[in-house]
Amino acid sequence: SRLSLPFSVRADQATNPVAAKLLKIMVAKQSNLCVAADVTSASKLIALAETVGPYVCLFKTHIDIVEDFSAQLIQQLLAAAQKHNFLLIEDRKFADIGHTVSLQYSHGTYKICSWADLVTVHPVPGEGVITGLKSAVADLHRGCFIVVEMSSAGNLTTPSYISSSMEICKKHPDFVVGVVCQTPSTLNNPGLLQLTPGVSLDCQNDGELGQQYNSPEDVIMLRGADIAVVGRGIVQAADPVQAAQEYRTKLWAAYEKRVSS
Ligand code: 6AU
Repeated sequence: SRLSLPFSVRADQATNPVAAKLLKIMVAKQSNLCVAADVTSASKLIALAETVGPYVCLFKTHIDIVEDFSAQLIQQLLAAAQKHNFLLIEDRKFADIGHTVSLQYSHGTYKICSWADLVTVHPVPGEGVITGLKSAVADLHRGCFIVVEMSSAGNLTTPSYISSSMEICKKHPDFVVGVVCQTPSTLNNPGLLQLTPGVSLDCQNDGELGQQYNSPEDVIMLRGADIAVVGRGIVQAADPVQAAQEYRTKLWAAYEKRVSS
């Protein structure tokens, strides 16, 4: 299965150019860390991209929480992504009919498909959400992660929802790069990736807000993550660069242990 295969081998089995690019970045930077850059100002977002950029394969945004969004911010993010060799993922969690998501993806303030290599998608509408997004990208190299299971307490992503969602994933290998989930997913192609949030070295949860955390080692070794998403563990650390280095080292060591066992 994918779990025992090195990322270098899996890169050759990618079913779309974005997945191949991501896997190659992971190998080149020895990083399976995605930072969740959940900050509300443009200056903080750029500062994070420039400082933790060298240690991540993916830089995840919630662009709609930035108070002073501008087209210049996007240019700066793209420049940082190029300089430090990471991909941008906008965690938009599209969840509407195909026609609506195609507009949300390409129009409005953020014009997400013009800059984000990847986006996240809830499969709850059915596969039209994927065909809708695909219809907006033209010849751009773009892809998505499908959120099949959530990290939060009391989530509604039941085992049957997860398995139906996996079917949608398998039907669109040209656009889907993988799944977001908490338990080892049975991806039919080793070129697909599992992205897992809810990762912290220090916390078990965030109180009544519902987030639930696991350790870097556990998400890679037990929960099947290829890439781990770390937000507050890095962003709110006293020294975010040092924290990013520590998460990167621990996550990569866990991956190396997994492929060698
Ligand atoms: O490390 P945290 O808790 O500060 O941040 C976790 C990040 C947030 C969430 O929007 C996101 O991961 N997330 C997702 C994603 C990536 O789609 C799914 C999920 O089930 N749980 C979750 O926390 O930016």
